[in-house]
Amino acid sequence: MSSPHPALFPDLAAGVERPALRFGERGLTYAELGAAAGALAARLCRGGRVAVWATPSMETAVAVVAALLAGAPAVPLNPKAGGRELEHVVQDSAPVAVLAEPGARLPDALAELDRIDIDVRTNPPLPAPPPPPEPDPESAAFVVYTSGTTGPPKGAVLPRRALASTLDALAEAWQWTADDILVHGLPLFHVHGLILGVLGPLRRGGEVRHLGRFSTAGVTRELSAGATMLFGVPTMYHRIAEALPGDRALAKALSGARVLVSGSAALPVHDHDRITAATGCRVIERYGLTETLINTSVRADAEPRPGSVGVPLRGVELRIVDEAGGPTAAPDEVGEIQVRGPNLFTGYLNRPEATAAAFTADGWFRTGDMAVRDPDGYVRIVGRRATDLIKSGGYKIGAGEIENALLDHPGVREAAVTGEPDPDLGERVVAWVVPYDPERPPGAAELANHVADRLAPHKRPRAVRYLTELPATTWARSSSGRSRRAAEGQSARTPPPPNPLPAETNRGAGVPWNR
Ligand code: MCA
Ligand code: AMP
Repeated sequence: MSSPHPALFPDLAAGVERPALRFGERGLTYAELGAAAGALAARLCRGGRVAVWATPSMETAVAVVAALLAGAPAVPLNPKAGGRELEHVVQDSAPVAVLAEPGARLPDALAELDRIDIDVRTNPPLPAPPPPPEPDPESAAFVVYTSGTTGPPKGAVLPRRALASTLDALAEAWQWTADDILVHGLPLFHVHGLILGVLGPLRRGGEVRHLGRFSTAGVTRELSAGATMLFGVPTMYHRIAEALPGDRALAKALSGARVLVSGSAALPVHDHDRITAATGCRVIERYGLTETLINTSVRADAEPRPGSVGVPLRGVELRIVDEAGGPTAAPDEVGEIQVRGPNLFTGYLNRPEATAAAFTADGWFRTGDMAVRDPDGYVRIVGRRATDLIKSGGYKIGAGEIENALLDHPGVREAAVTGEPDPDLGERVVAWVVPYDPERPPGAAELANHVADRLAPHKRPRAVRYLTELPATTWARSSSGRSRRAAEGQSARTPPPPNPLPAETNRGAGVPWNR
């Protein structure tokens, strides 16, 4: 059927016989992907949201492409998410079904949903049904849940045109073509790994090889076997920088790459420098948010600029404003980044007030990121306005969410959560806890598991510090009588003044800590 809108994935529509996806031993060409995703798309309804059990697998990539073909907005679910978080996402997004790998055990929170197994068989090949007409570019492609300063995560509704514009602008900035082979080991339930890391190569007609799980050995293997690009969060590049002195194969593999890209958090200049010294290659940083996709990048053909996230991408308007909302006067004056452009989301699902608050009256999105601009226009991020947000391993985590989960523990009288610098994760989650019984406080491992089971493992506290009370100057009591963060805008990085009981980190408390 002909469509008035251009295809999001032209090579898929054309049934091209080139490699598209590789997960370990399993690979699909564009023709095979078109057939598998097309067959699944035929079972989905345009406009009806579908949850995707987003394991780092071929099935997830096929399910997402199927949902996009069908025009069914996809809601990627973190397969490690805990019960409370999944219940919230399912209740809020009300999907008509969940798409999952055959045999995957789904948690109780998804029990009420219709389940559709994702069939990626290529032998015998699935018949390729005619593709449905391309959906309207303004229609929703995804609802991606992202943590905020308060309350549970909000669903950012991402339209198809935002995907197309961000991926095309990145292609222009990085000279990204169908000849590129991207390797990464990012999770597939966030913008970085899924939209940039899977849909990016598919839009170009190139290939993505997913590692299943990040490792320097996997990076070495794939870059030595023809991959040209690497995407990662700073924690991954930090681990690469740490490994390089003793790993000549890794250094050789990286030195052959065309583009190394870091994003989702700031990559320390020290790690930039170590990687460049060992490989001769520089890492390019780009800057984005779930709500805006990607706003700026250092271009692949520009001079290296460690510590900068580069210049606005094509089509993106960016300004830096002072407290009063006016433009900052001097180039080195710190202000908030605000952006406008076709890359932006359309709003938070079911949250009109939050959506309205996120934009200025004239349509600029308030990123909450504080930055300065070099005289030649390069942007340097120097911090965040809402310091109740923690970035750990590239994951955004709201301190309030964790405090609420901790307060559910019977042994916790009061709780506050902060982010502390961490050489590997960028920031680590630290819980400050006033136990009901100071003689027998709940252990750090118990509290970490308590949070991991309800929310997600990456939100668990990495250290627990015990106090006899939360300092009144920094923390306040909520109406429930248990402690809550006093007000937004307080520094989550400023630990409460000391009045501590003995501290316990989860490094020594039996919680897995693999570094
Ligand atoms: C440990 N584990 C636990 C517990 N403790 N599981 C349950 N309960 C516990 N108490 C498990 C973990 O689940 C994990 O399991 C293993 O122990 C190690 O966990 P961890 O130390 O947390 O981390 P890691 O596996 O070493 O991960 C580091 C990482 C990861 C690979 C860098 O943080 C990561 O993938 N980050 C990417 C985040 C990202 O994509 N952000 C993009 C959003 P197992 O071994 O089974 O896994 S930002 C975005 O999209 C915007 C637009 C942007 O700009 O990009
Ligand atoms: P998320 O909502 O998980 O997409 O996280 C978005 C946030 O990640 C932004 O608001 C920034 O604070 C941060 N971020 C993303 N990329 C970078 C980068 N290259 N440098 C510094 N911070 C970044």
